[in-house]
Amino acid sequence: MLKTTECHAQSIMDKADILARFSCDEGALTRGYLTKEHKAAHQQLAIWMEEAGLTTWEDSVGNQWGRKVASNPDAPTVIIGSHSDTVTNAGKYDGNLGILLGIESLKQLSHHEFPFNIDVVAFADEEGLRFDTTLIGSSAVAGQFNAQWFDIKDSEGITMAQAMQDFGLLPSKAGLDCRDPKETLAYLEVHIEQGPVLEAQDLAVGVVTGIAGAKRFKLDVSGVAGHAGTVPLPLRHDALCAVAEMISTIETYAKENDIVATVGKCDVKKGGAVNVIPGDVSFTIDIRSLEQTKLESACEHLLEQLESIAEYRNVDLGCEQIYQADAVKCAQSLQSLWGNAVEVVTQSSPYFLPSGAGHDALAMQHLTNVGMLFVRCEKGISHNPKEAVMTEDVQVALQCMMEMLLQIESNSPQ
Ligand code: HGY
Ligand code: MN
Ligand code: MN
Repeated sequence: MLKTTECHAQSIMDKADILARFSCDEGALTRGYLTKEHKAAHQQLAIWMEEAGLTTWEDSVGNQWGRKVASNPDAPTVIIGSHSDTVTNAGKYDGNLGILLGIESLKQLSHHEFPFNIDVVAFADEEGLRFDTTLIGSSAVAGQFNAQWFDIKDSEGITMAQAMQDFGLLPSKAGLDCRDPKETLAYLEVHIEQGPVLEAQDLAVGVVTGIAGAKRFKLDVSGVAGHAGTVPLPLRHDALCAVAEMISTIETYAKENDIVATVGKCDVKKGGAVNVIPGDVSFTIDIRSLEQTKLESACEHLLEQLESIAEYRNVDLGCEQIYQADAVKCAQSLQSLWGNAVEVVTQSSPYFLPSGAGHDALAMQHLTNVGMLFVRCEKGISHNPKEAVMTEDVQVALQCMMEMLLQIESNSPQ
């Protein structure tokens, strides 16, 4: 087994600190797709990829690639990846840890000749912070780029197509360089767990069994704006009170049906005013389940309940599905190889767990087998600047990634 030392893990932690500086928010980490922060972060990643001996390039949608070329360059490819974009006021390990760990593992294996190419990719958009859809980078790689995304506008009214041009990309080429399933052996992703399970089990790493499916909706509720002092309650069509009832209905439904549902954004149109009955309110819902059938029926029942609330409150309800990703099972073969790698590195049996969070593997499943490894994170906190991992856990995960590549090699046809 190839040994890594804590200094290799420490160099990943140091790089995560440097990467976190590329942010549009002073004193917080926020990095959206096709922004100058995206460009600067990927330029930095390209430098680290080249220092690791990788051949680098940017693809048609702004993902950053590094390749450890096989002795036979026409050999198939194992892809290691995760995302470099963030949510608002993010932690510095969500996504970025997996990219840096991939680069470091290839740096440590630079003298080892594999019978396959190994790519590390920084997907430029997984969170969907800037444009209301997500997994853009990995969808493009997996041949799932959706040309309808070009017209989505960001909060300043800039379309994705325009943002691509401003970034130096040609929208007409977007997704044309997607990968061929026949030339792709597997997709591997190391990611922080973003939950409390590994910490509760006192484990550094865990093998991911599957990823919850998700659907996201944008809803618009239109009532009648009015004077806060003169309109009696029974005569009101208060859009915000309707939304308040809808939100508590969503929460109750999720509790009673063992799914997760979140209203992450809620805006009174034009900001509202203290003495005006809100006439127009928009909000979002993110609904997830590890079981696809449960997710589908939850969406159907919930939207029916929201419709009836709108009806008896005499407001209009508009609903648009803005995202959906089917639940995915991680390939059994890769789960077992990750399990072997964990056993070799930790000398203890591997722990298997599902992912409630979405990941680029949701998109990459359309291209190839996917396998993920989770790293313990403090109190399971994520999407929060308090996100934290321990260097010794990163070292275990780094060792597991290197071992995993050797496992794939010894299990691939010679
Ligand atoms: O929303 C998610 O699950 C992921 O962090 N994008
Ligand atoms: Mn995230
Ligand atoms: Mn993530």
